[in-house]
Amino acid sequence: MNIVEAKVIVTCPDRNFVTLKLITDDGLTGVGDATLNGRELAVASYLRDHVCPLLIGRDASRIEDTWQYLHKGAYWRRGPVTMTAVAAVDTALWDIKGKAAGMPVYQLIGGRSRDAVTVYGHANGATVPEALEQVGSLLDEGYRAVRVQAGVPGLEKVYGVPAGHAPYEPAVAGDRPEEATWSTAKYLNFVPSLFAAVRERFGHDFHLLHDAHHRLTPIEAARLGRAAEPYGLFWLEDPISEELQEGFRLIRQHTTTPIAVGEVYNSIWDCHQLITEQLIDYIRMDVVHGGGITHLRRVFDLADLYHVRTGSHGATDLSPVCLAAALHVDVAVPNFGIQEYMPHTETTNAVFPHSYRFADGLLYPSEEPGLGVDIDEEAAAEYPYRQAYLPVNRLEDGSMHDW
Ligand code: GCO
Ligand code: MG
Repeated sequence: MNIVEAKVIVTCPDRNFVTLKLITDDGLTGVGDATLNGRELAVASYLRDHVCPLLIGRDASRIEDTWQYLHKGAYWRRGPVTMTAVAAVDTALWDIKGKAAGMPVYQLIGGRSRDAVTVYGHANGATVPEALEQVGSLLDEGYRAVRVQAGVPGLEKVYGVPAGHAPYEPAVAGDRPEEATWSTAKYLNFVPSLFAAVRERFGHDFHLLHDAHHRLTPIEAARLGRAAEPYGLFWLEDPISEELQEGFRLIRQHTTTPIAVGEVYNSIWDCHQLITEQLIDYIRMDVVHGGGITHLRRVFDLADLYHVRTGSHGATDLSPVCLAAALHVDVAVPNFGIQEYMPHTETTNAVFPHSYRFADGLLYPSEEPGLGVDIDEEAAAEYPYRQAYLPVNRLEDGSMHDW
């Protein structure tokens, strides 16, 4: 079962995606998501120029060895570009192994630990009444968990809140990032009232989540965590920038609001201290940015030892290939917490035919051999790459701040 072809496919069906497709000499194919939002072509080149040539002739069944070969063999280890490229190879190899075995991938990694995957949906309103309306619609659709974000009075653009009623999509096409202005004081004065309004209208019988998107200092995050305690958040996500793991100790000393972190992490070494010191409650690493199924399982196993549960990132910049893979991991690991779910557009779904399905607040992984997702290369070719950047954020005095 040797690899005979490795293709990198860049397409923009409403947004940019990079996909690796591997083909073996016995005609099996496997796909892996390689999308790094706003820096897509760096991963495409890493794969095309440096990794694909090494894959030709390799035994596709040697998943762990290939992971180690690309990780150790690069010498320059870790980092989002490298780990996203390695993830794409790893994911495609698991897809091939599943097809060769005639089994869905979750069967190869331990089998089901649960019937289905609980997901959280997104309620994003320019105002509190708009956010409440969206929480209501998601609950009506059967969601059991909702992340709520709303415009902050006095700030023009805020993370998570789309212009108009479009689904939220932070990467904006163009040759420069959009700029937004941020005030932590305005946000902290406002956001507890959003949680209060949600609980007052809809009660406590569903999980409520919120993303602070890396913008606070530890003591500000501690203040928000405390203020949120009466509203019983399922989690407060990314309260501070993620580089300094010991920075989370301060938050922990002050609040019982659960903390979720990890969408920008790409290796176990980014979060081992957070996990072993029990400074977080949910680890949000995902298949595409976390080194693939092989490495993500290693992270999740470490997390399990320390009572940390999973809560993988699942925004629309992670392609249906990544979501399909995530669901196999989610349904198998013992310490699953929750999965983020933002439905892709119809155009994206048409380029990536898949057989996972959503019903009643739950996602069900594919039962087909492999991952149960593919890329329609002809359809993909109709949507050429468009330059797009994630926004940047400045404080009101013009200083660069975390976005
Ligand atoms: C989330 C994330 C996303 C990221 C996006 C960046 O919680 O879903 O914060 O909204 O900002 O995935 O590409
Ligand atoms: Mg987030």
